[in-house]
Amino acid sequence: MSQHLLLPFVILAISPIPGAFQDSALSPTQEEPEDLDCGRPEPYARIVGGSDAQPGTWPWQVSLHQGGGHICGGSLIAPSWVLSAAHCFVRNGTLEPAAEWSVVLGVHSQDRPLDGAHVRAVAEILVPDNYSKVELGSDLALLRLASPARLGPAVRPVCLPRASHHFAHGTACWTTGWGDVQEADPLPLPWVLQEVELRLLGEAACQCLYSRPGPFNLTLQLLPGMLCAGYPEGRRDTCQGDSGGPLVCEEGGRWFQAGITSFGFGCGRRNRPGVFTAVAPYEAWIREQVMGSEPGPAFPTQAQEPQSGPQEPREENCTIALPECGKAPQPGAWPWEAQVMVPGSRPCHGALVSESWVLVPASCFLDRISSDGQPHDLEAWRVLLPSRPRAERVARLVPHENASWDDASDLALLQLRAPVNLSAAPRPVCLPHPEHYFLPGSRCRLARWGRGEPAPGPSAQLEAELLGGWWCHCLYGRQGAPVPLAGDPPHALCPAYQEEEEAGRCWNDSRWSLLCREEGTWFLAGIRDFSSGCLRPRAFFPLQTHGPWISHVTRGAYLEDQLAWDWGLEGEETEAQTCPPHTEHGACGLRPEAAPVGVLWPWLAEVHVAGDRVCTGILVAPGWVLAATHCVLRLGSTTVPYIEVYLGRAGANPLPQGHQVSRLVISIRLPRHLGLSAPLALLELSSRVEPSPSALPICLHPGGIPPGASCWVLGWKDPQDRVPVAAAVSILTSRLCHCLYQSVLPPGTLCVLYAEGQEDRCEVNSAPPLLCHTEGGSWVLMGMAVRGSRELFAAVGPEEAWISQTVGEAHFLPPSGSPYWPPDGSNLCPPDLARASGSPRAALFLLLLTPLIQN
Ligand code: 4AZ
Repeated sequence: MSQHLLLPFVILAISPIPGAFQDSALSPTQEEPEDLDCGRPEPYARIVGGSDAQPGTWPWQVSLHQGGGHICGGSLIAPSWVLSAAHCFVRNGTLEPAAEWSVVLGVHSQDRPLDGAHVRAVAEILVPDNYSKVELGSDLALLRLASPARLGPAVRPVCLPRASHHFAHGTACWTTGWGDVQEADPLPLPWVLQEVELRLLGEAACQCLYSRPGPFNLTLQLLPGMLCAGYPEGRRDTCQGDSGGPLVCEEGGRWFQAGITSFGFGCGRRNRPGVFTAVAPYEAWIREQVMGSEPGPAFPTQAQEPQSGPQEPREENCTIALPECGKAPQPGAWPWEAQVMVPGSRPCHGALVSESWVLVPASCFLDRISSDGQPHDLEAWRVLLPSRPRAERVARLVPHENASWDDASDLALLQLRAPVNLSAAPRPVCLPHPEHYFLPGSRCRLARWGRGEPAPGPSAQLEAELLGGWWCHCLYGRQGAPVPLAGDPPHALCPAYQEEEEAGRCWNDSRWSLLCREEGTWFLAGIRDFSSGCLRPRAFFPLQTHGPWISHVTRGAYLEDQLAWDWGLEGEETEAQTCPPHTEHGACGLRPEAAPVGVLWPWLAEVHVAGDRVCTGILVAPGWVLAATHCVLRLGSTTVPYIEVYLGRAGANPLPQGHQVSRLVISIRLPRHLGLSAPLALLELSSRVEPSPSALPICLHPGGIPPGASCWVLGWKDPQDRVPVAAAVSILTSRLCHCLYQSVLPPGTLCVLYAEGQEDRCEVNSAPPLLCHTEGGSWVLMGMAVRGSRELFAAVGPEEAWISQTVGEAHFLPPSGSPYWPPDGSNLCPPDLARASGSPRAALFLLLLTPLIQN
């Protein structure tokens, strides 16, 4: 087994060695050198970022098999001894039986073994007593072979360093193995041994890198006996399946094993070099284990005296590598913007993801691919990149296998004939790992994608803020759909604009990709806006699920770790949530308990009328606010006042400016009410207010009392500071309401009873709304306060036809609960109740005593 920290990789299992090869284990002709020569390959003569080794270059490299497949690497240190990593053999604290393991020696390609390759059974596995898990060190093991290896050109032992041996940091050493070539990307056939040059990193330099939060916000404490090798910028490294293999450094014509591949955080990641078990400190332990075995391992003395000081370069200071991708001189000037020019069609926009690869929507080209999988005219294709004097030629097109039927996989990779030099421009965009979690509130922008319009809409220049997973998922998700938890792959990414981009215009949306910024670095977060028509906010397919495919094809795209980790409140959300209902126009009435950005009541509007009073308004659709007529239009006045509407406010006091939006009211619409003044007014705003965490429409209730809902009057304590307050109420049954207020009750009025002590929470002149939080999870508007009353509300239900006709995007929920309005002429009111109308509480008491009047 090979192990790593916290990244869920699968074990690389390579199928059994062909039969002829197995047989060679049965011919133990053995060369017994008098004096064990070590660390000298025959003169004839991956790992991440490595390349195929030449046969015979690393004759001590062995492959450790269990269950017929390669699991770990190891090194031959004596004819009967192999050095490897303890974690390959310890599972759940128990050492696995030696009989399950075999050692394959002299192998180069595991698919096509050469002469000299042979297999040995393992007689014994020895692990230091204090080994428990890789992060705690002592990750080494000795394997005693059942019979000695047959030494020859392809099979030779490596030299071991003495305890006093000093490997200077900065030394270029090599490591080898058949492990994954990238995270979760196994070495392809024919499984040729990979080699890569790694530099030894000083302890302080390595600790410095690992002390900075990296993937999963993790840090690591290095311990004595550990050694790091690699590069701050990553890209060359060991990976799963390399564990147990050697890190060797040449000194005086001999190769010494400085380290044993142990673990790391991921593979090839920036600032996360590989961690090895240092071999020198274990000289005594190794000698003790192999005692009496002849010939034993060789520990040649170091040619030069251990250096400390003058000749060794001073310990490097803390050199952190910065991302090499995703830097833009200014938003909109994207150095990765690539235009693919294909004869006979409009340019297709994509993004440069590495020196040699451009990511594009496959839909640009699917019609041009012929039966051999390649376009017939690829010769004539060109790619334009920023700051490149000439167009690049194209070598290959690799469409995603699901591209033709799955919009979320509408991707293809285009390989350039020659890699481009990366500089300020062109420069690749960063790609997210599958586990990347773009924080709600992240700043995002759009970039052209596919066959973009010649002139992109203004939204391409505007900054949007990413909505939280719950909001975005539920805006588009089915009712009751489970919401992915923070850290799970999202189904959609939604950027919300604080200001809308184009008043009333909806454009074809698949022409944009979504870029999101973390710590000044841009990631390609999403592709193809999939929201249809005018549904806002837009939603993009997350790109992160495609990271493994992109790195598999490109071998070197810039997958970058998450850079911002301030999860805020949403990250603490651990309970699975489900989505409330929504309509064809998107969700309404969403109000997450923990709003990391934005305001608590995203549909609450301040309606400033003619500069002299403020009424409460409720956003019912992106361009429409509902208010009480009596508050916005004063009796007797014939002129339409000048009205301004503010959204995204949470009181007049300190406000996050970016969340506030204001609009003029350009018309006031009233229903035609025969002979009666209409209680509700719809205010048409000068332009849409696109949904965002601080301005989302509420749902409207069609009638009846939503069963199981909790209801509130939402207003301001004080019309001056306008800090929202909610007073808990119960909506009285229609009969009780009717009986209580029959003399004054216009048709379609709701009555409420305040919870103990809540009556005075909101002032009433601003005409506060009555809202309920339904069992389904959405917030619905029931009505707006009737003039001068705390308890009576003009219901929206009876106005459904008018509201829906006037505001196409208004969200009425399906009817639920019992119908509210009783047939006219109900005279089931007990006389006492009518008398109690001045005191709803007394009335309720009566109601409880009089089952007759219950609905
Ligand atoms: C592993 O899983 C493993 N990049 C080995 C080495 C490294 C990571 C994982 C270091 O065996």
